[in-house]
Amino acid sequence: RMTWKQYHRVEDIHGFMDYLAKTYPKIVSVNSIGKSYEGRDLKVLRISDGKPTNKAVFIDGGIHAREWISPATVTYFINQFAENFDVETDDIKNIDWYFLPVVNPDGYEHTHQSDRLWRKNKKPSRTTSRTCIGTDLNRNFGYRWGGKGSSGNPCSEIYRGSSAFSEPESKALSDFIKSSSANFTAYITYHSYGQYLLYPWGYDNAVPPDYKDLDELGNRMASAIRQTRGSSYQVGSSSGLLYPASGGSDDWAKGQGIRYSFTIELSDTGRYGFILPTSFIEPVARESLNGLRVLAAQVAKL
Ligand code: 0X9
Ligand code: ZN
Repeated sequence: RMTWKQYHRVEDIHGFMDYLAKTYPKIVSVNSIGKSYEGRDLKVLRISDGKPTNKAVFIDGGIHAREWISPATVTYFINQFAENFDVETDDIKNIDWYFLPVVNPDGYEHTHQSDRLWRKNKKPSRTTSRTCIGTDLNRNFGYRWGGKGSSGNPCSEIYRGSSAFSEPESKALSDFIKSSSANFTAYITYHSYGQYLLYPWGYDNAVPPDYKDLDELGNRMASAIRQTRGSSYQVGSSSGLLYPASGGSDDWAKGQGIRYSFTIELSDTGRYGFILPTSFIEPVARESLNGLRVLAAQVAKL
């Protein structure tokens, strides 16, 4: 059974997604968009009433293995929309929602089984000298791949991989978005921690031509989050507010023409960091949902 009082294993999360598809077949469907290096499914759950005029929003979590609050938050959204679809707002119903809660299932399982602070995926990279494990999937996307804030050293925590989309997980995600007939208007990727709402670019200190729209929407989302229970999120460009880091999924999505692309760094601001106690799951997910509702209203009115 799924709860938001614990962090769950990949098998449980996938079982929960399949259960929703079975229980609500008119609005929920689940598809595997590919497999991870170790052979786990990359499962996307779609929630839609099938109206042809709907916009589409893609949401993912768990790109980084140790950021457990991210898959927990994304599954909370899934649960809310699927279980209460008939009483949801028109904004929510006028969007085709796509959720990939665990982009990096191998790394996520590894953090449960042996190394709680693992970040990368689990594909070994063989070089002449030695073998190190894992690529930072958020340095492996093909927009300005290989630039600042990424490393060519396979042993680095920010190893970019041997080429753009060298990893099965980032490749599957990008192939799915590219080949989908859905009209993606927003891409949101949930990470932790720090409480930031970040928009492109991440690769360097530059902003897209429409950054004012992103900044304005980001600030409205941050207000909705703050109004829930007082949590403060800072809003700005990834490179400006955090640091330059190229090969991120947010930059790639923006480069594909997806208008609203955000990386959201969930709680906390550093007291517990990645090891966020389970008592935070519900409050963090609930305030994040209020932020997401603001984005939904914006997307739905376009
Ligand atoms: O460094 C990252 O990949 C993200 N921070 S985290 O602590 N979750 O690792 C921030 C990514 C921001 N986006 C880009 N730099 N493109
Ligand atoms: Zn992250």
